Amino acid sequence: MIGILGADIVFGNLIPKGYQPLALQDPDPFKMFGLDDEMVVLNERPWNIEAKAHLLNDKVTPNKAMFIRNNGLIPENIDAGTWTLRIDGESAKQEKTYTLAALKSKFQQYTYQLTLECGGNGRSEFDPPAKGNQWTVGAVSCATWTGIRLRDILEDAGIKDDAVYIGYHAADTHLSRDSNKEPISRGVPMAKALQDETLLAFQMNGAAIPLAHGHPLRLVVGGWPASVSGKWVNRISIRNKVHDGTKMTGTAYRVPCNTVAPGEKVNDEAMCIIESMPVKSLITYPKSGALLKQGKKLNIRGHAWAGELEVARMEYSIDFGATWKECPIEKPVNRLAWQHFSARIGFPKKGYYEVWARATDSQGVGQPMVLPGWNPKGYLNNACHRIAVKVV
Ligand SMILES: Nc1nc2c(c(=O)[nH]1)N[C@H]1C(S)=C(S)[C@@H](COP(=O)(O)O)O[C@H]1N2
Ligand SMILES: [Mo]
Repeated sequence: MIGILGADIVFGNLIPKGYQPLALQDPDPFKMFGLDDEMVVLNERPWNIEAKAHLLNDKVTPNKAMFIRNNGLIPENIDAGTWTLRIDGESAKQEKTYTLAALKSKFQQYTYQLTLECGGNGRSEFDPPAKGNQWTVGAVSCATWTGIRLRDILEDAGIKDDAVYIGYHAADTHLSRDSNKEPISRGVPMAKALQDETLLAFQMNGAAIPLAHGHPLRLVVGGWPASVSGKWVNRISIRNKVHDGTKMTGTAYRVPCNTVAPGEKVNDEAMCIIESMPVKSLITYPKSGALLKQGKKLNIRGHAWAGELEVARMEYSIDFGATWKECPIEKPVNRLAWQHFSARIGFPKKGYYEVWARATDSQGVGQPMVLPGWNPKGYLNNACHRIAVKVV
């Protein structure tokens, strides 16, 4: 106990039997991460916390409503003053190490609003169920990120012609505390790594990135599963093959290349890495269970996003998807930012209704009304979001 507290317990002999000193009690995640008190903790080890739909009503997701997804233990004792990033790999022309200060002063800075959705958002609905955090709808965010373009630093180090992929390495600790194991080390093909909006960020929503979200440096790769947006990044490898780090293989962040029957076993060779996330939307106002006086109209609001693409059309239904009405959808503030929709809805008579929302992307692909294709790990559930409304 003394070891953990780092001090002698002066009246230690007087501690009642079974009493746990305050300093050893579990930390309060709401205080520790500065969260809205309606956020939902799905797992404490590692910390995995999601938002409820109505907490995501802001156009820019505030820190207190941002989901937290960790595969390992959040690094301790981070010192931004001594932080370095190494660029290496078979396809780097040279190995080069940069201090954080050098990254900030040497390269031009950009700010984008970027949608990050966990590949497993919506997992809780799959049947047969998939193991993993049982995310409902709240593992998505769209904050403002400031940093430098990954492209600029990769080009500064030099990219060989045979480069295929980048892979990140980070400072978090494997759950086993084995320093030879990485909790996660993922990456993206060069074309995605070199996009304008792919950032190495040091600010979120105008201030230093909070520790839980990757302080002092993280990758932000909008529109792809958020697992490629490495937090606490200290090394990026330019690879001459598809990055083979932890959670790049097997069923991790991969889905059957062709649809399979629910529950079917799928061989590794028949699994494909998830790239752009599918079109999706979320009704963020009002809360499900809203009451409305008969004769009044209901104003709804929400966001829609479509991975690498834009959302081209937004519709809602009040009759369980039998008929749909189009509603306005705003243009994104920049590529890969979510878009906002709103509608003013009338109801024919008193009773129970559900409002369903459906987005369609710029290639004409819409959200499924119910569950999309089953996959072993329960990724990519982009079924229509719905809220209950009672007209009284
Ligand atoms: N180093 C590191 N980066 C990481 C993770 C992690 O566990 N370790 N989790 C990934 C996953 S699966 C997701 S969904 C996002 C979550 O980002 P957030 O916690 O900032 O919302 O971070 C990604 N980057
Ligand atoms: Mo994730």
